[in-house]
Amino acid sequence: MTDNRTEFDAKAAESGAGATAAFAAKQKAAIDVPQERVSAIAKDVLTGLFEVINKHQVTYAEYDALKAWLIKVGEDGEWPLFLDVWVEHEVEQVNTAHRQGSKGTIEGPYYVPNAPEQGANGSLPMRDDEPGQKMNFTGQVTSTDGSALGGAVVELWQADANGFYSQYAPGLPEWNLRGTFTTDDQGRFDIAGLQPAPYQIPTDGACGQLIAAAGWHSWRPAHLHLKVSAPGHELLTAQLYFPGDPHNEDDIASAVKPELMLNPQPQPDGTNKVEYDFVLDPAQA
Ligand code: MBD
Ligand code: FE
Repeated sequence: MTDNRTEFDAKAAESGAGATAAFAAKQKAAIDVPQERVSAIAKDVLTGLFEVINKHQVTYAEYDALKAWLIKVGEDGEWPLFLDVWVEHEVEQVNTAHRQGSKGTIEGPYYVPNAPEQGANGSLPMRDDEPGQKMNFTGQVTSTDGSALGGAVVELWQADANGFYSQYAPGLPEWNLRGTFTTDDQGRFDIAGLQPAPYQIPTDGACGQLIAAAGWHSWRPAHLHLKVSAPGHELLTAQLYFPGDPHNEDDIASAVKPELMLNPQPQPDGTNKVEYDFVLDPAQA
């Protein structure tokens, strides 16, 4: 079958199905949570729900609307999107509170491992006519003791100017705007990339239905996604943002932190330059 569709033909249920399949593949090995912990957490989740039902005197019609919506979340494959937009930020906070090094934030639903390696001074894979502002991104990866981490791996992924992630919308090259960079012996990297645009989560699926029904908005500020890793150190999952973005203050995914701001400097050649250093925590014993 030939597929002449473009990214503008993207459907929430198609990107949802892709994100669900990618998560299922990653999660193949069952995780064994101790019975007492399953019981304690499940009981507290239900107790929280009962409080909400009582507080708001939830009707049967509302209960049935919820039931229909939850079924649709599954049908649209939007559990990864729903959980990462509205829940992951709290899990991220709990699990990184001990860190001394760089702040991180949520991963979101569209990471793909093993993007093509570009070296320490490389280009983010993109189309010849990729729309958007060219941006050079340099920085250094160190450990919390200040030592440079040569051979650290910086994985970068982002949506294109139209708000689509490769592998989750039709018509895009497989690794478009996804790259892996490995730092030089000073821990440095220098990436010829692209400045991202504000991003709207898919609106034509179950998550969009919730947003419309509640009168919320569906925007995230422009962001780069990153994973930074080095042997003997904790994996840093982060996003970087841009000052002045209208959605820095009301990100639908609650994932903006003041420590994660870039500061683009226009260059004579028309590119913008940004610098950002990453400090990794040594792995806990
Ligand atoms: C995204 O691009 C994203 O970064 C998050 C957190 C949720 C949905 C889409
Ligand atoms: Fe994103």
